[in-house]
Amino acid sequence: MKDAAPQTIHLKDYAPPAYLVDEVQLTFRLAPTATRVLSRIRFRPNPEAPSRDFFLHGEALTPIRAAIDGQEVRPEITEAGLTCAVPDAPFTWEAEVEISPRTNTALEGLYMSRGMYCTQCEAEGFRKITWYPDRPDVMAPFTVRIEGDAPVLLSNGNPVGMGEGWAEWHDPWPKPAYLFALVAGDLVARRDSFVTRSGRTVDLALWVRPGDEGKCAWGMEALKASMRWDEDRYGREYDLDVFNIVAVDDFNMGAMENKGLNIFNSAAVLASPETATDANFERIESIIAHEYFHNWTGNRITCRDWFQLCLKEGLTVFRDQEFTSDLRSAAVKRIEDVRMLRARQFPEDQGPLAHPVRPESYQEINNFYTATVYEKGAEVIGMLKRLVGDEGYAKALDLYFARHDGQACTIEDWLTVFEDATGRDLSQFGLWYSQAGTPRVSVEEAFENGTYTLTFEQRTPPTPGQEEKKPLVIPIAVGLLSPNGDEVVPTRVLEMTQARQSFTFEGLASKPVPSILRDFSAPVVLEREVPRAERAFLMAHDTDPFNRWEAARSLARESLIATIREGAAPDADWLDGLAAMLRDDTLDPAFRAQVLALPTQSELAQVLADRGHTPDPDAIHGAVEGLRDAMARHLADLAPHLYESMRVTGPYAPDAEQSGKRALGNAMLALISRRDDGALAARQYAEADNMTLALAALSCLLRVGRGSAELAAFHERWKDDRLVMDKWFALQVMEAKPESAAETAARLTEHPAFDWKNPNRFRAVLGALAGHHAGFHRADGAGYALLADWLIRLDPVNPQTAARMMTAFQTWRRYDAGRQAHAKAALERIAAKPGLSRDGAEMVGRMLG
Ligand code: 0A1
Ligand code: ZN
Repeated sequence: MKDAAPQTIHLKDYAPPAYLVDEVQLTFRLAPTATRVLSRIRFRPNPEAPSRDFFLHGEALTPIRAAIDGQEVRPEITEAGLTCAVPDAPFTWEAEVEISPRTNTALEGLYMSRGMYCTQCEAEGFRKITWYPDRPDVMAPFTVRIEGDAPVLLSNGNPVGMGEGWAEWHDPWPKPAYLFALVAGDLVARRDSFVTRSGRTVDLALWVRPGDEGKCAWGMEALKASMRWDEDRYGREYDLDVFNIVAVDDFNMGAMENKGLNIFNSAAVLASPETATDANFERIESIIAHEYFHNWTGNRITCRDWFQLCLKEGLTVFRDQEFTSDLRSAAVKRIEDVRMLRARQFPEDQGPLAHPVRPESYQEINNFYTATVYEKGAEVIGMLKRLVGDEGYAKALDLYFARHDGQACTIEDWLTVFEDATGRDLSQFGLWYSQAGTPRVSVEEAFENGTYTLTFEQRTPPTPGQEEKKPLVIPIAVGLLSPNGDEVVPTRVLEMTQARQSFTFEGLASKPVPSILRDFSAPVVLEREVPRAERAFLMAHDTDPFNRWEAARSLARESLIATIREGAAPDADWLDGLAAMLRDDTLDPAFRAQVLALPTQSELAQVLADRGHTPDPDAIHGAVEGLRDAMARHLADLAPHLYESMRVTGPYAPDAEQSGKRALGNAMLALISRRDDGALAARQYAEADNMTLALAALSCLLRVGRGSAELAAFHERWKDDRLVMDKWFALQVMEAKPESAAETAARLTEHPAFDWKNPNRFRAVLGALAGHHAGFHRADGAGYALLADWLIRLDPVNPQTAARMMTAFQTWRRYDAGRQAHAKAALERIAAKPGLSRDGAEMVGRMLG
């Protein structure tokens, strides 16, 4: 377990490493509780370092021996690592340590997952494997020998030899230790190959447990599509002879981009039509792409230190978003990404955990793998691209790869590349990396003598440790429509750089209707009181699909707020507009399904809080249910026809077209179920030959208080499939009534299959509770108390996953005094836990302020 004494690391304290590494040789003698790790490392003094202090990280290692240039040494060992007197010249360090993978429940370093050895070294897991300068600016080629009785022994790079009980790997590309990986186990491979554009053949393999072979086809297709896309769109070719992916059941995150040996949470790679939903397939496709794209943005060019995490993550998320847009629908993808940003990043940026895209300090780096670093980091790159244009972006990226290949870089390096490639001054733009918080942009309009003026004002509220905010560069994409619906001014990107700024459009015949922040051109909150009629007009006519969706969404939001605040009836204009859009066969079904999705309950709570009202989770829940009932009534004639017309014939494919149809069909089923007591859902469940249809039907049944027979049958059929059972657990919590969600979750934690040390299973039950807005924020505090109990239990076993789930409490100050008292008590109970991990202590500390 980690030392809980808080020690804060600051970006401003960065100093180059005292010693660099020219070569690493590792030998692993695998044994579950006594693995021996032998290291031979060639060090050389770094001429650019300010000091000659030799320090190697190392945690929870049992020392066996150490030597320098063949002479035994006795280093001084602490909980964090070792120091030793070394020559002021190149030397060879040799060490042997013992570690215990089987008892490593934190899933960081070398650990075991159901009999299989695997590693997770990002961010600082390598120091639990052997002594090393475990920092990303130390890059070296690795040679690895694995000895063990498992039939499959894998590491990074290319295979150089193997025999009975051993294998040797060599990775020629210098890399930081966080990209090291090792896997050993009884695995089977789905194999394929890829010919790069220069004609080299790469052997591809996806390694899984025997029995999972039938769930590999999609991941392999996604990998090949990613490899081709990175060549076509970014000119990036793969650089090893092999590319291996391994599926692991116990994994803290989604996946990891280790050089040549990506390790995946099995939920993020395994799929078959019977066991995975369309959404799972799309997510797998994008995670495979994400990890593959890291080969250039992350591995070949890495981060100088962990403060620069967004350099690889923001860019790689942006690239995987582009990939999905190219393969599927760009409009639908943009809507999905913005929904996710608003659901996950906005609450972070507006609460006690707010931090800049490039943080300036941390106690535990694992706590900074956040939506801000990843998703807002990607938005920042999207804005940069909008500002410099497609050509400028392509030129800058070419320069980035040419100039920095093989280096460990900073955000300054990144921005300098853009300045050099495009001649722009990006000093003000750089504030997006250092200033936390979601900017609010308000708008005024004026029309006189054919000139239309838009005046914007920006303001970023204070965030922890940052009271004063400066004006940012905000690209605001605007188009103008004439009152008859024609586009009179096509999309233009206005560059806002001041606190208040006006832009004019001349030569207009009449006052136009503005469509502002098209394609969500910046991660801001637009504060503009728009008349209902204008929103309805944009919902019907906007030529920008994102803003068309946004207009519909904002009407639904305002209707819900009016119900919550004044008990108003649902907005009839919105319902009419919705029916019109649903009837419009020229619109992509996936897009129509997005229009039907209501704002989340947490989002509504935030809107109410922003407007100075205390959100009542029960009232919000009631309003959403009421609106769904109204939709079901209003669309009662249309829904059955649309449901029928969305039927897919022919073999299942998780592509954009089929999944769009199933999404819209399932949305109709949800409305129909409110009026037929689940009869159609029961039929769909009985006839379903894929998980997308089955799960949606089961969810409709549970929602109308039926489905217990189906739930039991589902369990019977899938009890041996862990990934499907995660769905079985999660669905019951998600579909529980607010007053029984906590009890449902508590009951499920008693189930014999509730393996709480498995992060996926823990998240299936307790993550689902945290995501059930009215159930988690229950007035009597039962939701908070249950989650706190489990986080306290998980923290010593797996601090990283526990700390990540503590973010469920980040919005606690939004609610009424009673709820706040319960949430605060829960957080204080966690904080008071003796021996609380550094991860957990930092999180609760920040949330309690
Ligand atoms: N770099 C991986 C995700 C990842 C991050 C941190 C981890 O442990 C602290 C593990 C994985 C990615 O972006 O996919
Ligand atoms: Zn990543």
